[in-house]
Amino acid sequence: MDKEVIGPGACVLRGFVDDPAEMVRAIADIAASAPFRHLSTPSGAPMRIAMTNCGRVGWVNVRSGYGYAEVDPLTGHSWPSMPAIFTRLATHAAAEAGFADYTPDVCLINRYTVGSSLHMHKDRNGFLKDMPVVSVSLGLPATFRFGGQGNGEPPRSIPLVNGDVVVWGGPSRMNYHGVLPLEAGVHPLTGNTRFNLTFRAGVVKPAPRLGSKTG
Ligand code: MD3
Ligand code: FE
Repeated sequence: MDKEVIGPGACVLRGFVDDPAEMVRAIADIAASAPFRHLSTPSGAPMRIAMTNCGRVGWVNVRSGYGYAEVDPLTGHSWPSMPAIFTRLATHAAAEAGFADYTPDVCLINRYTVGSSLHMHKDRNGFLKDMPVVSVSLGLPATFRFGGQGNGEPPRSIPLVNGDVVVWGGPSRMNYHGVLPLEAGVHPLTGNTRFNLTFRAGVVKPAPRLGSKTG
């Protein structure tokens, strides 16, 4: 297995997904019941990334702010359950990176099209800090930016392509990170699109009830 260590507790597993097409089909199934939606930034502008979720809770933004909710505010239903192939992949990748007994609770699915980017940020949320985040790249390539714990450290660029998996554990879990604007392209599996799956485990507090309205 090709394993590149990129920081304390963090590594890239190149080409770890053995059937990316199966993963993309599972995303389409999820999106059929929990559609992709564009969240808005704190300024109110819509993000160019569209997202949806599967698993126990989902990342949403409603008038009261951002958080995890058990009910999809768009449909009023709970999120689609985590497909077995997702759980298996995340558990297997975490084990490969040295984290045993990892069972993801939630999978955030981000959909990037040309120009979609994710500004540098730190994840602050209700998940256990000792549980790694597992991320899976599908479709078009992207450049991931991996910074340090403070805002001062210059971020490193990490190219990610279809089938790559990154496990972010240990102290790296609290590092700044982002994604550069997606470049135009066509991928045989996803066309003009990149999907990123982000698995998280260990819901600390009950998911917030954020009401029923988006935006
Ligand atoms: C690195 N998602 O969901 S991959 C996020 O491509 C997020 O959709 C990105 O940043 C995406 O918060 C990046 C996942 C990821 C998640 C948490 C991290 C990478 C991380 C925490 C520390 C370092
Ligand atoms: Fe993040």
